[in-house]
Amino acid sequence: MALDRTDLFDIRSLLSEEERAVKDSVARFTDEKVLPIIGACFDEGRFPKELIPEIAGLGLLGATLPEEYGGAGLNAVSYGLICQELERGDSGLRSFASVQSSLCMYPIFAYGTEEQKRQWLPRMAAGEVIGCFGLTEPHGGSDPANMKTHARKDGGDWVINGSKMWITNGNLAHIAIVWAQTEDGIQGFIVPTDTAGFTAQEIKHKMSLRASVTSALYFDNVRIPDANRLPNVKGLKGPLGCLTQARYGITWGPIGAAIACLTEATDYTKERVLFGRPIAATQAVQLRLADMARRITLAQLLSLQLGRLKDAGAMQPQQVSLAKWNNVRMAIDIARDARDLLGGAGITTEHCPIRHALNLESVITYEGTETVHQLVIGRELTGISAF
Ligand code: TGC
Ligand code: FAD
Repeated sequence: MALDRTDLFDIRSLLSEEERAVKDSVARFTDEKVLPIIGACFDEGRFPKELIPEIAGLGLLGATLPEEYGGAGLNAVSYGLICQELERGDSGLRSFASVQSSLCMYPIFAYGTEEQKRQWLPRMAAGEVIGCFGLTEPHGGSDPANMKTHARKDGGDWVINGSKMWITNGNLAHIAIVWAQTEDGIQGFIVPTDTAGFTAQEIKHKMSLRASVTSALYFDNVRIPDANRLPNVKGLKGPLGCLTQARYGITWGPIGAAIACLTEATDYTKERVLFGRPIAATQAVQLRLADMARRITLAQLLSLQLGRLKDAGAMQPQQVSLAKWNNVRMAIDIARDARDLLGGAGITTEHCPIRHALNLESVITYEGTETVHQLVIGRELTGISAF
């Protein structure tokens, strides 16, 4: 019996009925709504925000949160499958969902008051309120402990000054989750983006994640009430705890991008006749396709086990680092190789590999660069921090 070439080890058989249903519904959305438009969106440098109501309607925003806050109460493996199927379409759509779910809804859920949760989460799940997450600053994102943005207490208010850089959804967002230094260490604040002194400026000329909004944020005496502070966490572990959630999803997303590239490279090389035979009939091409399938299969197993650990409450941040490093590296290598297998045709956005390869240049950098994750593993093995 022929194997499913996108699932050589029958990972599907390891999924529950609910997990399969989630995967299939997001896959349908990607096939019907994303793939027909995404090449043009990338060309135009446009995030397809017309898809937000449907993404929300499918329950993909805050999917793991309890239903009382508008979530779908799904498990971590289902969230991973959502990321995988969205990123099979484009990393920009997965980014949108990651930021909304893991970087904005999660901190309100995990660190916020009951009032904050009720005020924001249901409308965020419905896609009516969009969030962005401001941690990175212009002087160096890998070292967020060296944060300059600060919040000063002034009576019952906080006054925020500083800037953030490379912020996904920045110009789309109604609220920003902003991390700032205070006298008590780093704290998180919910900043409505219509507050006086807040400015978002879209970053243009990107060659990567072109179907995603990326912005710089500026805070000039932005005054917000203490009720907008996330009271239940202090210190770097606040934002790092959010990153662990998002990075977990990012271990799954690039599997989708890699599957899209392998599928297109396989189809193309079976059609492309050179020297009297399809290039897929040559050993060199088959070796390359086989290697892609091998690496995708390993990544699928890695993310599934990570998800099972997360659902059991046993996942460790170091495991997330290893999987983010492995799976993004796997996908970017495959996207570049698939691009080459398409020859000249591979350089246009008529075909997906170059779009995925360019997008993955961001994915390998954000949420901790590849080097940062390698150093996390190095520290785990040696007990020596080499940052
Ligand atoms: P260290 O000072 O040792 O630890 C500080 C505190 O944090 C705790 N912690 C974690 N907690 C949860 N999850 C993690 N992954 C954690 N890592 C550390 C730690 O236990 C400690 O707690 P406590 O109670 O003792 O205070 O920090 P470190 O040495 O571990 O961190 C160094 C380093 C380099 C790993 C960290 O700074 C880092 O990860 N840098 C990279 C920054 C980064 O990833 N930025 C991403 C910005 S957001 C983004 O890119 C969004 S893109 C979204 C999209 O479009 O999809
Ligand atoms: P740097 O930290 O300046 O790193 C530069 C180089 O130095 C890298 O190669 C890095 O690996 C290397 N390096 C760093 N430290 C060491 C070391 N100790 N040893 C050896 N090498 C080292 N941030 C947010 O807060 N919110 C967002 O929504 C968000 N979205 C993003 C969207 C996009 C499209 C992009 C590109 C970035 C986004 N980011 C976001 C920022 C992202 O997290 C940072 O770009 C990333 O953390 C790296 O920071 P940096 O760009 O300042 O690079």
